[in-house]
Amino acid sequence: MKRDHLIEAVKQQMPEKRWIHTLGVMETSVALAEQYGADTDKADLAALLHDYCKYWPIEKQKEWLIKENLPALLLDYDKQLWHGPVAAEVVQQEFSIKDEDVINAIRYHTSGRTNMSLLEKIVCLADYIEPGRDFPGVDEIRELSKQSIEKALIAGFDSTICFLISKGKAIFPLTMETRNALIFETKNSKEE
Ligand code: DGI
Ligand code: FE
Ligand code: FE
Repeated sequence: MKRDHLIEAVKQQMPEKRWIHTLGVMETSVALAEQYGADTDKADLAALLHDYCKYWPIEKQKEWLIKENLPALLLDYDKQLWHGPVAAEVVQQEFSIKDEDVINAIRYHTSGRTNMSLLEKIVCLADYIEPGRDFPGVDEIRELSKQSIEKALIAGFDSTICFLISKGKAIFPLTMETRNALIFETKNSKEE
């Protein structure tokens, strides 16, 4: 499907403010891809589709989680964690998107995972720092993104985890594993 058609399809799934966020994630993902040497077309595509299912009724998201045998653990945690894994399945079926890296960047954009690809890191970070984002510490993360994508992502996950703790919410284990993995990654590269 052509990019213009995809754009129309995405716009129809969400309110104006989420579309503006999506445009911001696209712009930031492409800039990060240029900066860190990733494929800019894949960054643009993954960012365009990353929140495709964010505004789907929660029962519809749950049906897809079950139908596609997505990790049952997701059902125990915040519903906010569902839209990425669901979108990863939906865009394969609806738009015949086959690129594994693009699919995984969509799938893991909220929690991250261990051993993230550069593209996965880019979309996850762009989601934190796109121009429309405004939360305490976002400018520090933007600054860090100029020197290290991993350090910027760690700061992003730190802010999410602190926020969740302040609200008394459970933290999805993969979110913690991702943060640990990124810390080990930055330590290893320092020792080399
Ligand atoms: O979809 P966006 O708003 O652009 O951003 P996102 O996909 O990163 O989703 C952010 C939401 O997900 C926010 O409400 C916090 C929630 N979240 C992220 N990680 C975790 C989480 N919720 C829980 N319970 N546990 C997590 O590890
Ligand atoms: Fe999201
Ligand atoms: Fe997003």
